[in-house]
Amino acid sequence: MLEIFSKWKANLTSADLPDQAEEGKLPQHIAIIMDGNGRWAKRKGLPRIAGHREGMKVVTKIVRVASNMGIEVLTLYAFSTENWKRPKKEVDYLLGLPERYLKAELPKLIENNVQVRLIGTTDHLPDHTLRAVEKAVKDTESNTGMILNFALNYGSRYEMLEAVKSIGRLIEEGKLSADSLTEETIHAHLMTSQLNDPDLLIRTSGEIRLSNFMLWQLAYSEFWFTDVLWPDFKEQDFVEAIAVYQKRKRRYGGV
Ligand code: V07
Repeated sequence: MLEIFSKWKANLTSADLPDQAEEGKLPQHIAIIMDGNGRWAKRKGLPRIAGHREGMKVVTKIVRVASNMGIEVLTLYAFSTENWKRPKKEVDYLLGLPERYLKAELPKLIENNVQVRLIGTTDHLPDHTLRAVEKAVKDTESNTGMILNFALNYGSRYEMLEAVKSIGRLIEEGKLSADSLTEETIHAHLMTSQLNDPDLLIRTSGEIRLSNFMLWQLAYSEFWFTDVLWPDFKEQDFVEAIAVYQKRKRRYGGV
């Protein structure tokens, strides 16, 4: 807890943390399944969308703390390909959140040198959502700080299926041979080809499953689950997850 806390408090950026990063202690890439927004609202007698709105405020907080700590990549599962099955009113509200978030936060993200990226498919996404997120990606593409990677309309099996299709096409065209394929070939055809795999997966709200999130990429990641619902998730919870990760790494390293 202490070792990450001191640097976080000092408000340093990743450029100031080479030693810690080299020791492999601070996870470079953290992925989060932000679950429990609907349940949070229900417990309070509020509509589900109130939980999503509150969850968005937590995104703002966690992005700030992650960026200040020197985390290199933060991937947030914002909308899954399965979320289309929810009531239309809820889906419409959810797909308005990227714009709302960016309207309030994009200037701060730019100020903090954060790069916004996206994984997922643009299929069926409303134009207003697409325009807002594409503008954020473009406006931050020359930034050199933390990569804030939103998984929006993302599903891991779909991602792998598309990777297989594009590799298959290259084979059909005679540009690749089946025997030459490696794990790197698959990595290169996933939507995360530009990123290292997550070191740490956090899931809130007590569910112990992956829900079609980064199935390939999480093969060697540490998992940290908490019963805390996403709207109640605090900076201290995030710091605790990292501290647990660091302890696990130290144990492995010690043998
Ligand atoms: C969403 C708030 C967080 C809890 C989980 C569900 C609701 C931020 C975004 C977002 C996405 C892309 C982007 C900028 C912001 C978001 C959705 C839902 C669909 F470029 N929060 N958030 N998108 N929730």
